[in-house]
Amino acid sequence: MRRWSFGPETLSADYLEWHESARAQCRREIVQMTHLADSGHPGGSLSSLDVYLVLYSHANLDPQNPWARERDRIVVSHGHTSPGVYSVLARLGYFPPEDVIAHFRRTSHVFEGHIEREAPGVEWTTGNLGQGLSAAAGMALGLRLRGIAARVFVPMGDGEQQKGQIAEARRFIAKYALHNVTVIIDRNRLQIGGETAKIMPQRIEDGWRADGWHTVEIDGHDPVAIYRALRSAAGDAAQPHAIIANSVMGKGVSFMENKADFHGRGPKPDEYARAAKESGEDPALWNLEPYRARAAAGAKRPLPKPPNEYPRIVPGEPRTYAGDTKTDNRSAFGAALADVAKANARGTFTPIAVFDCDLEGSVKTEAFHAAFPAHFFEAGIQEHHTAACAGALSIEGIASVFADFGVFGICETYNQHRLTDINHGHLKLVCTHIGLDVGEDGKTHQCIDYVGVLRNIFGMRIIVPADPNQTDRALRYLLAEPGMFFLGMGRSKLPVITAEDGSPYFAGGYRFEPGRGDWIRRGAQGIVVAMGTVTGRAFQAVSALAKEGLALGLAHLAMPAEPTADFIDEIARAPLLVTVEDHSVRTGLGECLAAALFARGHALPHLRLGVERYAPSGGANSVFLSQRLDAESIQERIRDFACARTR
Ligand SMILES: Cc1ncc(C[n+]2csc(CCOP(=O)(O)OP(=O)(O)O)c2C)c(N)n1
Repeated sequence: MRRWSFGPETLSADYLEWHESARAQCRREIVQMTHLADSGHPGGSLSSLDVYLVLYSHANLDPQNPWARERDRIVVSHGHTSPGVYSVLARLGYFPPEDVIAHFRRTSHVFEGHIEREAPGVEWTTGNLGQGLSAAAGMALGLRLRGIAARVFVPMGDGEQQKGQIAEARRFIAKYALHNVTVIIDRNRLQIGGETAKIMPQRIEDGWRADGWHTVEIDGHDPVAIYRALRSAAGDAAQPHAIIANSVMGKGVSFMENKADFHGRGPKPDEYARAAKESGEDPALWNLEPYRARAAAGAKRPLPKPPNEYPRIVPGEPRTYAGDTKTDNRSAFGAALADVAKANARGTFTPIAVFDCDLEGSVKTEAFHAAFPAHFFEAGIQEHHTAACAGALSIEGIASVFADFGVFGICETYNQHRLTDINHGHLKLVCTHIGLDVGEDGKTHQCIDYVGVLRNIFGMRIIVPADPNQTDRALRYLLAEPGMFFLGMGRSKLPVITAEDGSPYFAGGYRFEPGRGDWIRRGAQGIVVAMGTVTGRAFQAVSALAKEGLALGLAHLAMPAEPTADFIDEIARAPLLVTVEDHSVRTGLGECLAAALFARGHALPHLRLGVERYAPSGGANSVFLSQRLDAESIQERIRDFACARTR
């Protein structure tokens, strides 16, 4: 195993000797793995190879301890160059090269088509281009908050530069003076469809400079030039550096050089034979039989798993909002957030960070900001970057909260959250202005699909509290728990939900328990289940129907996607079910409960009340009325449904 550092002024002779031989081996392995897989990306792997060799061998990394706290982080943003990354990591001793070659792009091992965090040495799973720099920014914030002096390097593609999120990330990095971040762009001038200049003309260097970065252009195949540029970036505390490394796609394999065709395909058998021949190496080195046999036998060396770090957070003492209080859930969230941050603080440090996209006053994160200014990040109207950055910070031992409006923090950024989940992140996504309850902003701002969208993310746990008391307790719960969580709230002031005796329902002995249905009222003639903002209106409807002689139970389900089996079985014993939500009726609470009932073998008449079309602008009450989700309409619709069933 060989390791060097950025200490000396230039590369040592012994390194240069190693580089030459490692380059030949890695090149061979890139060709071998993409040939055996009959797919993959040899072109960019070969153009990036010299950068990968210099970078991985000189950064502060230890293959024996791949997740050491003080290590430098390398986030390869053009994750399709996985053959290049894996071959270099294998050369440095992270895993056996024969395992990569045999199992590349097969379900039998972690060496996926795009670099995968399960492979030691890979910091962040990438492949959705344009997200790596944001992830690096999140890691750099984690290093800063935890007082770790390490660097973050981000190799990227040149076609990838077309992605707007990169500009968001570089402005953020410049604003927060994350000068330990260094970018290296593989300037091979080709992408899938041909020349980058034709596909989308772009002045790459100017863009970085305009956003406050130092840029330098080098020969991306000269190890000394690569080393010097990286070393100079590492020594500059005043500016982040973007190194533009001019390179040749397919470098070192004659028929692949400067061919966009080899961006994304492996060599065919005749091409493989040609590459072997022109390498001038011992033909035995190019014999693939041992790798085929290894793959067929499923033979592989076990690998350590990446850590799954999450800070220990105590929830603190919940606040209680009395029955006559009128406040909004978002204010309760903001107050609880500041409380928990203070309860876990040591001096100016708290294990929580908050991200904002120019909506601080609306999403109520001001109290946290005032108490912990160094833990609050104002990212501007740059939601894609913010989602990815906050996601990556969440694996650095900090509870990372991204607070935004629903349409921007969820609908706009779905893919970023999905990638955080793939990376086993612990993001806490908090959105206000969900459902119809967005004030007068109208349909562009009504996030009526948050359950439907977020349910697709396997690790995401969705919480939609009923009132300020439940919001307070839910927030404390999700901050103390590892994993991905969503907390969703509307904008309006809401009535505090009370028990029969008039006391606040979600206070006193109440504890937030995932998936539990909370029985606000009992009744034998049917069950109404509500979610979030609309619960107060459902409560009024159920109370009015009780006076008419129709005794319905009312439950609130804060976690629509994971109701407990007990709750589902209890619903099934009722003669009828009504679900009420200010969410698209197609994919929200009603849909979740129908699926859960069916899965447990139950069937009962079910009326789904929810949003059936884009709603107009207006005050909350008139918008709910327009969708027939005001208390009176709910009452009427339930009465009609129940009468039709009992006639
Ligand atoms: C967001 C996103 N859009 C599209 C793709 C599909 N894609 C994969 S690689 C690629 C071209 C990348 O070009 P470049 O960064 O120059 O890499 P190189 O061709 O040099 O390997 C595209 C469009 C993707 N992976 N991510």
